[in-house]
Amino acid sequence: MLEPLEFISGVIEGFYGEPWTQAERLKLFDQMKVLGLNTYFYGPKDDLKHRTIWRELYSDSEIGILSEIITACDQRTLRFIYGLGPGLDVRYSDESDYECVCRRFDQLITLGCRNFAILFDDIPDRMDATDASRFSSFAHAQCHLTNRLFERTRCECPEVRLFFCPTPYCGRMAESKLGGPDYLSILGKELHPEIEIFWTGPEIISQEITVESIRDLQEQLRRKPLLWDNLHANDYDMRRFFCGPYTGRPLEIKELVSGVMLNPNNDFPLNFVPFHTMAAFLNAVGPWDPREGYLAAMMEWLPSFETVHGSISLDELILLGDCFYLPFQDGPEAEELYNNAQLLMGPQTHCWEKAARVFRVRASQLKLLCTRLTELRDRRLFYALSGRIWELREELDFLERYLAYRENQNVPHPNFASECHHLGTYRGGIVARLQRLMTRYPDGSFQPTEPPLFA
Ligand code: GDL
Repeated sequence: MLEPLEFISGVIEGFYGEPWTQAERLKLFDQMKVLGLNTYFYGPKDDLKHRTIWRELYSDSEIGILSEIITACDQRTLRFIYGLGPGLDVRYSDESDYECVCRRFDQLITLGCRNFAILFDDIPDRMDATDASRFSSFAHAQCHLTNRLFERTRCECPEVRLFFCPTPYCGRMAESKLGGPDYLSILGKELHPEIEIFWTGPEIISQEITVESIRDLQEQLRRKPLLWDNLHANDYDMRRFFCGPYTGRPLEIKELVSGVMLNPNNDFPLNFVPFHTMAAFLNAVGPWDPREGYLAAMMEWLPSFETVHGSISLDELILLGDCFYLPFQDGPEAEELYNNAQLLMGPQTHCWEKAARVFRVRASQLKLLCTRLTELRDRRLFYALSGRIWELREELDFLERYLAYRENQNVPHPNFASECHHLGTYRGGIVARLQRLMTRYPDGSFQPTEPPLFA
């Protein structure tokens, strides 16, 4: 039995979409060192050999890339975890599939890798007929394969650590019995006690994670879970990114988990605040104020916003960040902008006029900022922002035109057309058309959109 692990803190490259570049990874490792984070987990979902063709061995050039990552982590004394996701089509009782996983692990062991993760997230929760006749449940099948792998790898290399991502990896999935009844408690009993188990909270993207929920889970798993936090992941809604603070997790949670790892925005340059605030949360001993953490991180991020005509200001950066804050929450300045814009949809009362004035000032500030950002010297940062700020500027421009129209037409719901926002080029395409079929209501429910609906 190895010594218990130190508290794990770090970053998971575990999103869907284009993996990070090697240069971005090296930058990440340097940032992690400065922030006191200790672990990097390699598991990009769309690296073909991570999931889709997991049976194939790495080519020499792929080995070269992985070896570079491992060396870079070693040089900075960062823990490197290599993740493999065979769950899409693995046959749990099949000897040749087991050998394939072993061969892949062996390739990595040769490179110096000592930490492995086996991932069973986002897979069909069914076994084929042979597996179903051999194992009494899905959880038993996964435990069998993983324990066997663990024992074998430990024999080869006694310092190896193994991490495991369950099929139900959040509260909602466990409640709906994804993976079968008692999946988590079977895991707790059957999975070797030294194997770490990932968990994302009550949801895939968890707004809050409570101490009680983790206590319950700990009992079932018979160990502390390891938090795989998707709070800042944006692979599921790429029109957005999240640069708000790490929040919604009480400080006490740190006592109840074996570590916290963030699976963040796909766009590497946009993760500055997520990394900084998570690290600040992990280092905090006294009270933790996420907004303060955010403002402090913004101040540190500001030097990256040098443009060809000087730097943008901290206030401007905060305004921008508030527009791309968190999945469940816009920042206070964006919220204020929205509230004023919403008032503009109503009748022209005294409040309307005030909202119009405030909105106009904020919108023109923000539009100007979006224009200035096109001149950022850090082009990677600009490219990461550009689609999002283009869209923001477009919507602000549209609302400004509507506002001007309303000021000239004192009717609550005028028939407005914008000469710059045409059918086809503005909010067009099949995705937008499909979206318009259903209207979302404030309670979260959907209803078919009232006709007339333009096609
Ligand atoms: C998931 C995936 C993750 C993805 C995230 C956000 C886990 C364990 N798996 O379900 O790869 O990036 O959602 O979309 O979180």
